[in-house]
Amino acid sequence: MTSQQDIHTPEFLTGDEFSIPTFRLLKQDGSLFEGATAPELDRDQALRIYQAMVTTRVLDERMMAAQRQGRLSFYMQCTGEEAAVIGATAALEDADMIMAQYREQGALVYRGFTYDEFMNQLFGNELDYGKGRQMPIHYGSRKLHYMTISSPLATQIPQAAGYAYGQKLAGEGHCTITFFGEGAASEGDFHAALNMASVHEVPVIFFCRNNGYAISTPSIEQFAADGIAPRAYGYRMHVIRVDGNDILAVLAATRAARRIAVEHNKPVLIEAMTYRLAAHSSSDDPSGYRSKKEEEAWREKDPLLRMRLWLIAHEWWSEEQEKALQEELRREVLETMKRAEKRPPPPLDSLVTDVYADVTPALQRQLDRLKTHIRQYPDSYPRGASSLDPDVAVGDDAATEGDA
Ligand SMILES: Cc1ncc(C[n+]2csc(CCOP(=O)(O)OP(=O)(O)O)c2C)c(N)n1
Ligand SMILES: [Mg+2]
Repeated sequence: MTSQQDIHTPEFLTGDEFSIPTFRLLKQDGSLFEGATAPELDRDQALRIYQAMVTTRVLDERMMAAQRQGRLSFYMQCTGEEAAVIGATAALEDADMIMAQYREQGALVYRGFTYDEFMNQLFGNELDYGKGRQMPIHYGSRKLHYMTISSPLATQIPQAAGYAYGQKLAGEGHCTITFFGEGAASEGDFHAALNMASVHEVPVIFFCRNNGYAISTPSIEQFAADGIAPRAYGYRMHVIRVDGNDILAVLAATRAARRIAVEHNKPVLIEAMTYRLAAHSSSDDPSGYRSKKEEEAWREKDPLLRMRLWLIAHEWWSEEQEKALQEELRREVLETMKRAEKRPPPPLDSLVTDVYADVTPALQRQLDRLKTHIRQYPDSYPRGASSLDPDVAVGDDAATEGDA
């Protein structure tokens, strides 16, 4: 479909005629902007949202500290982006599908993923749903409709469009939300996904967390246009830009987006303006590419503080409750971590299962050789390797036989 309008002199358009406003409801002091109406939100859901935000913050602080202590190989924090992720999730039905990037652990917390489940994945122990095959933070939960994270950027975006197409065919009134960073939106997959969703009219919400950085690259060096939102025009898609640190605005915008998606089978793009307050990951040091002053300015816009002030103004929360919750969560996270660390890794044989219906002779041979090698060089394997497989007793005299 193209416009039928003719012109007879060469006039170019640049897109400058579009200006995209930012939807905001809540001021940093916890009061509403003049003319703003809070979305319908009862005490129970408000506290479920807020507690998920605090639970995520505490998890991130403790696990980052655990990484620094050498107990964990890698970690990524959601810090500063909790309102964007949890507000969007709270606007959905719990059976809607979530396809996330990697910084959206808050969505899992909101849906009830426990500290135990997080830790089992982070330590790759025998209870990890992924059987220790992925780096830390690659969570997934079939039960909670949360697709397992995969590292290659933007791959989840076309997958979400396809999954939502399936939901449309199933006709059960569900939609899919896919989260991604503004950096991932530079991938071709982003454009392919938006076009496909728009042409096929599928119930998908494309939720961009514009947090200012793609690792060390500031957004100003990533695109010349006004953020990600204008790209929706190219696909004739509904779009809204929202203050990503404003829990009420994110909730209201995503609820409205869900209605458009589910009731009209139309995709929606949401651009949430926020800031990655922590480092990109445990492998990154932001002091090399941004100032403390910039970080401080954003710390004052902390989404947790903003929601806490709103809750306190409603007399739904108090500083005492805050203190008690923080203490309880810190204790819980440490206890859970100790438990998860002690659990053995998945059985060694699981290295070759789930590839084919039956383990092929070639894979079986590789596994046998590995076991022989472990017997021969027990000191070169991590402690606990002996418990990887009941047949293998590290240090056993009989263990030197074999062909390795
Ligand atoms: C295809 C691909 N290219 C590069 C990377 C390396 N990489 C991992 S995260 C990242 C930055 C992504 O930034 P953004 O999408 O803005 O998300 P944020 O980390 O800010 O949440 C890059 C370049 C990758 N994982 N996959
Ligand atoms: Mg980013």
